[in-house]
Amino acid sequence: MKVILRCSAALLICTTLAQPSWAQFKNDEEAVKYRQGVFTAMKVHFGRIGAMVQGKQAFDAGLAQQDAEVVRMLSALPWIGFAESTDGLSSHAKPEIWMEAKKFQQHAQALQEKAAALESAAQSRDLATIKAAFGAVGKSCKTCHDAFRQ
Ligand code: ASC
Repeated sequence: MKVILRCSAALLICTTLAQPSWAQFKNDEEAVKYRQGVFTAMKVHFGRIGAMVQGKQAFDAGLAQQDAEVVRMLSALPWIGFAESTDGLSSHAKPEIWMEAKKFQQHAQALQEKAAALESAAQSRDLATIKAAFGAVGKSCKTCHDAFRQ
């Protein structure tokens, strides 16, 4: 019985994950809104760390940790919004996202790794360490934007 339950649970998870990503949204416009909303929130929290490492805001290690945690969590999210069916809708997304999907996925992966490293850096509570990790995330944003954002 236990085995059957486990198998059905596994099957349910597999079929859910196997849905095309657009199936998670009401329509393509919602997918675009979702990914843009995530990036907007990411920008706010990343920007707050930026203000601290650039000396525009007093360094608060606790806030930096909170913001870095949020950035790390958000970094996993936008990608399901990049359904190919959204190509052509008004947004900053270049068609290369789908023409060079593998490269785009590598950038997505890189951002998540750098964001996780920023979160670890924030836990050190050392501003110079955070600054270096912040720079690495920013570079990750920029290289992806240069290739895939218009
Ligand atoms: C930000 C932001 C970006 C990135 C990028 C880094 O704060 O909004 O898009 O950093 O400018 O180069």
